Amino acid sequence: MPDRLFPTLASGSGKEALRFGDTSLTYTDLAAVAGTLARDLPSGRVAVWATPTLHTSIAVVAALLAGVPAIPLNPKIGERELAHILADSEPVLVLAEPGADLPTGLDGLPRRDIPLEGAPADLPAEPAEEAPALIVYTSGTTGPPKGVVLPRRAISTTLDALEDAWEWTAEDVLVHGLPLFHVHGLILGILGPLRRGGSVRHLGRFSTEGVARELAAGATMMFGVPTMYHRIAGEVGEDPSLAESLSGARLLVSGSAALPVHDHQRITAATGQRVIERYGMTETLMNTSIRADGEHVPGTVGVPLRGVELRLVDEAGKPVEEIETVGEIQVRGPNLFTEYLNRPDATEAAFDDGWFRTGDVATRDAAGYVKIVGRKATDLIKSGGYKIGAGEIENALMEHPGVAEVAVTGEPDDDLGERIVAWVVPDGERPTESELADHVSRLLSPHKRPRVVRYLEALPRNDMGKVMKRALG
Ligand code: MCA
Ligand code: AMP
Repeated sequence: MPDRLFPTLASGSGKEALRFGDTSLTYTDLAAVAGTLARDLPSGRVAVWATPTLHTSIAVVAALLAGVPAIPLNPKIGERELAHILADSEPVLVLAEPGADLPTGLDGLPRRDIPLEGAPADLPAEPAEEAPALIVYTSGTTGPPKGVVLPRRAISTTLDALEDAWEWTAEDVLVHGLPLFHVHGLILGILGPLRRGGSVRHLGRFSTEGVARELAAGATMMFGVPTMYHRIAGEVGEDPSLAESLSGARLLVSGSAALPVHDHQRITAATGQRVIERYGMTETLMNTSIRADGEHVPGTVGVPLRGVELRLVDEAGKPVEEIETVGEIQVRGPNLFTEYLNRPDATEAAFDDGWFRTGDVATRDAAGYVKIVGRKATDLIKSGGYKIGAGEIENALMEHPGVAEVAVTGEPDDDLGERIVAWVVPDGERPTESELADHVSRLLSPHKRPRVVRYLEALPRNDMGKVMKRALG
């Protein structure tokens, strides 16, 4: 029988596993409720209405126990994006917390309420390591998001490599306020503590006060995206209680985008703590990290995790051996995804002779520390830690009657890392900035909305008629 993803669930324990606000579950409670739901799940994929709640965590654990692939859905998802994900992944039902107001796009699917209590019973046997566990949708440069099929093997491998790198144990209590429909918040932030037999306290919604409160009350680790650390860095110098609670943490980890050195410095100056950066991707889960016992080199994402092979490749496709020389990061290892759902073409294009092309451009120093210096695609934007494709937003904006032409770019933003800018040639009367933001929020997702709209009479184009995005700005 394959190893269990969550050994402590099977063995039972009265220790707190999950806490969201005032509600919490012990391992024994979680085994009972998730086991009950698991026994009741049909075969076939299930969609999970992934609010930041205990319900979502229970639903995902139940699906994993049952061996049924789960598709976490952003609860703020727009109608176009939702329709695409449903058509592509064909779930047989949607799991949602009782009373949740689901969009009409889900009307065609049977709905099952996620319970908070269940009857204790033996947990079902778990499926093979290669069985698909989760399908997480991620944006590319063009077209709608692709479903990344993650096998159980990738999840267990990445979480165990982080145990090694971060000395992560059952004694750790994690605090975070990340969304539960992406790898960071869900796999690292919920499944991570459960695999270790530790605990997680989710804030429901990120706030510096919530982080300070939980760290002061026994939490040992925090996970966040750079926007969250930037907000902490902005307050910690003037807030002694925030500084004190952060000082007491065992480990502060940042990922999903680069944490600016200035934010590292402000946090270190106020707390004595060095924030650990790790580098991952939906398709690869985690690739590198600064190690808890290793040298902290700010501005780098550390060294490859156990089991991960990493190489840099130059423009000609040749591996870069020299230090401090740029190349695309390519990775290989048991942390990788299986495929893009229904997209054999995209899956094939993503690999170079068995190595996954990340699209991230980096250098390495003599000690092997990886420093990310850029990205191959200019049409990918990282805003608040979310990856967003410019083409997807352009397509949505072109559907607005007031838009004749549009180009979308990312520009530096202190808080979000990058902000989405829409360059719009109006068709007739000029649509307002908030009209266009609402339009994108409604079709796609609020985090994909333009934060700034700039109006032009024409887009700069080259002789071939292609928009010259570098000439914008
Ligand atoms: C605003 N809102 C709107 C509109 N404008 N809703 C509808 N229409 C509009 N026009 C709502 C939003 O839904 C939201 O609601 C609230 O107003 C504020 O939204 P927003 O401005 O987006 O929030 P923010 O302040 O910019 O958020 C910052 C954030 C967020 C909290 C840091 O960006 C975030 O949670 N980022 C995490 C991303 C992440 O997990 N990435 C991991 C993927 P409400 O307030 O109710 O929410 S990367 C990954 O997984 C890889 C593997 C890795 O390496 O980690
Ligand atoms: P996603 O596709 O949403 O999983 O985002 C993955 C991308 O986030 C990577 O390809 C990187 O560009 C970026 N990323 C993740 N972690 C880091 C980090 N610590 N520093 C810089 N970029 C990062």
